[in-house]
Amino acid sequence: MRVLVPSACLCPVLLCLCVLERCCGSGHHLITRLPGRNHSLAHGGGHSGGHSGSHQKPNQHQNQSHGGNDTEVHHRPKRGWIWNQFFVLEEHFGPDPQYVGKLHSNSDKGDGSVRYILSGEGAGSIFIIDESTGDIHATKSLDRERKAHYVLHAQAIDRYSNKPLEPESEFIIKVQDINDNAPKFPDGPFATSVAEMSEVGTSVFQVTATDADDPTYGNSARVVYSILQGQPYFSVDPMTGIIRTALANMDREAREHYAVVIQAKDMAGQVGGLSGSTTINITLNDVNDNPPKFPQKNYQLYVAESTEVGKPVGKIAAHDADLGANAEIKYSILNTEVATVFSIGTSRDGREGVISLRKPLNYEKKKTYTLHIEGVNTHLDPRYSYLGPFKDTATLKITVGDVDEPPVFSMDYFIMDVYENAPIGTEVGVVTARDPDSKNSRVR
Ligand SMILES: [Ca+2]
Ligand SMILES: [Ca+2]
Ligand SMILES: [Ca+2]
Ligand SMILES: [Ca+2]
Repeated sequence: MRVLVPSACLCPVLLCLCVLERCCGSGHHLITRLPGRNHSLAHGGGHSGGHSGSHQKPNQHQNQSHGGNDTEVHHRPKRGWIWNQFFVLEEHFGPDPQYVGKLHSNSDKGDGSVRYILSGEGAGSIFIIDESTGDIHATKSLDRERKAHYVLHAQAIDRYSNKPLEPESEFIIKVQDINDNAPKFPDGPFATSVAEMSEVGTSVFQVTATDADDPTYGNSARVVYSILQGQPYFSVDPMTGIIRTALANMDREAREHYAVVIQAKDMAGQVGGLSGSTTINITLNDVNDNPPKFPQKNYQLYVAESTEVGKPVGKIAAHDADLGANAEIKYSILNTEVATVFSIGTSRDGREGVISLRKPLNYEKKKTYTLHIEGVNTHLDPRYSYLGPFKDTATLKITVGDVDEPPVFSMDYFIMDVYENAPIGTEVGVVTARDPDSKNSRVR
């Protein structure tokens, strides 16, 4: 009994599949043609029920031996069944059933007395056999990704006596992969982050595509990554899928969010491969790369002489483009003589300087104070010190308001901005107050 595979088939792999013939009885001879496909068929030997794997070695191409010359033949039992493995191409949609192979018994003289019987997985439904010729066809399109191989049993019996002519044999029909599955990113889209100003080549994220095709054969599942969107900021390693920064000095304050699109293409990235893509939303994390800056150099503040000691009289704020701790500022008054009259602390959010009175004011004694205020970032990052200094100064001119009978101001304090080089007499703001003593009398 032998199992023959198609001599002509669409699939080049099948063209060179093995035809293994073994004669029983006296004068054994073995003709073995092993597949050009470069793998051993040794794993099929287990199905032969006692056949040694020796005749599966690839170096036995076209080995023809006669009689006692072929020692390995003598190892084998005289039973005529042989193992084999058929291949059938998946997703075959031809007009005719796909030819799989042929069973043949050496007892078959071609007179129609031998009946071939197929049983096992898919026998009679997917795989049909011509009882007289032993030809096996696949009647349905198969999907390797659903089921990669079928285990079947072959029998050859005498049509008239129903007696077996060969021992029953098990064989396998393997479904041959085609590239019919595109790579996928089952878990995407993704969200991740990387520090702004990171060095070029900093690893950000790794994507991994899956491909349902056969990873052990051909390039159907060999995936190569490329970047479709996100250049020149990011790059992807074609083999590992690791996404890295590709541009120096990426600045969160200029742009915070990037949508990077990565493509995975099978067939090792070659033309004709199938592809899938995913999006990685990358956020730049803040670092302290922006010094605090007062929007103006000069400020003015009006404080009534009646203001209580310890009370806040005004606020001043330097601008810092960073976030959170990177924008926290400690304020101080640089000129020490004024620092005995006023103090400056930092607001709860760490951003504003709150000016308070330390000593009572007296309009008759001193009508103005000039405060040199410095704002310094509290959390410095030495990597970005070259972008500094991380501090700034501004001048605050405080005008003391004369109070005879203390009117009540509508607010505790007023802060007014005045531009540098503003001409003297420029109105810097309007202070509203009402006099509690006289009805609607104007406050001067
Ligand atoms: Ca594929
Ligand atoms: Ca496939
Ligand atoms: Ca900062
Ligand atoms: Ca920043």
